[in-house]
Amino acid sequence: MSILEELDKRGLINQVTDREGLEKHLAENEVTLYCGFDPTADSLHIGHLVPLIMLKRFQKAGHRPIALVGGGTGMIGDPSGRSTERSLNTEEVVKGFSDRLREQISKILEVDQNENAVVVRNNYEWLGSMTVIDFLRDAGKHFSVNYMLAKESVSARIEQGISFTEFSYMILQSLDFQKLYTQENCTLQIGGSDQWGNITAGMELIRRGREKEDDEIKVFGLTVPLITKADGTKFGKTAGGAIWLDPEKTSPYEFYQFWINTDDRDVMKFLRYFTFLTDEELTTLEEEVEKHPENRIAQKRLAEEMTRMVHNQEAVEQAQKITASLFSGDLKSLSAVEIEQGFKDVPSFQVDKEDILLVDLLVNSNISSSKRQAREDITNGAIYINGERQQALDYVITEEDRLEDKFTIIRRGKKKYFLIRYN
Ligand code: 545
Repeated sequence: MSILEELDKRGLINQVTDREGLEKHLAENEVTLYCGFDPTADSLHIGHLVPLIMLKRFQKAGHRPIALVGGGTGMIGDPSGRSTERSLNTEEVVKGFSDRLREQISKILEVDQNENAVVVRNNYEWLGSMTVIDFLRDAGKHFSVNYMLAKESVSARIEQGISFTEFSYMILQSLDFQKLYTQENCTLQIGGSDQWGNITAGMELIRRGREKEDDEIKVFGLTVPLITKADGTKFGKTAGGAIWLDPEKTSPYEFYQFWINTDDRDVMKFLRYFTFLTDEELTTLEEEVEKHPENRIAQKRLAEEMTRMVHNQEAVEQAQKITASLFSGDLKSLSAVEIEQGFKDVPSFQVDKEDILLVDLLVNSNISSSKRQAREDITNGAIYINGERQQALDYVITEEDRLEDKFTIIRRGKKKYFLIRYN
């Protein structure tokens, strides 16, 4: 099966500029392709993963991907898919974000000294030193304002307004494609569906820059689809915000949980989009979803594959351990780091390391609304300390109840958790 057929089968192709031509081009050549990522934040989130993984798919098929960090374009701001003008970041901030993105991209693509390593470039290399005269003469002259106004990224902003800065963005991205075409023989640009206009603008610039009218130039564009969910809500967003790839912003446990919570109606699609599982593996999992949805085998596999890809095997095991402990209520085996991850979103209360009557602790930390309520909760058997029920009204919390000398986990009722942290 050709790479395009494989991508088609996975539902990963939204648009291609010349399907037949690209099919032939890929069959006959080791093709250099690229995808760009602008440093508009200090981390990628899961919305950026499909095109990133796509680079890897092409690499596995014997082609040569380049991940481009937009150190130059990130100074300007892509209007594509946005209804309002961006606020500009300082050069320092953009440089900082660029470094972090490069690191993150390298880690996920496992860029190393290998022969067929994924190359990471930064367009600040050529855009940063370009003069305004060169820009307007060499690039601007090839773009008619009419053509630019017709692009969705611009036309969608006419009413709201768009600065000349963002209006010009497509020319910069086009210069990149042209640069990589001449320097690296890069003939394919990929991106999300919001990038179609910028990708085709670049192809146009490359065609206009050719030496002679009849020089044959083969460049292509391909976009991946926008990820939709069966329930109609936006993919990748939770109540807590975006799911980041940076473990400092989204812990590996939260990351794992995000995928575990995938709807049965979406899980097969996500496995096809995000993982490298084979057809046979996918078919087996699909049967599981149909026959035993309650086992959530497919969700578990998805969470494992994604956590391993973005973090590592250790993170998978840690996430599984936290999940199992929370499920069984056996919390004593958790390390401090695991407790931090597993209880990040539960209410927490800071106290001194002093013995305290359980009743008082429940009231002070707002777990029970009054002393009377606290006593009732205890005698009813609703209070658990580190997973163990405690029904003695005179129970005193001591250092024995401190996990790793740092935390006491209190549960009230079936699943309301509270974290006591010691100073
Ligand atoms: C810059 C120079 C080029 C080619 C491309 C670019 C970037 C492009 C763009 N892409 C998006 C992006 O998001 C921020 C990521 C880091 C926080 O804006 N003009 O940079 C997204 N992209 C991946 C997909 C996308 C797109 O990185 O293409 O569709 C999201 O899935 O929005 O020469």
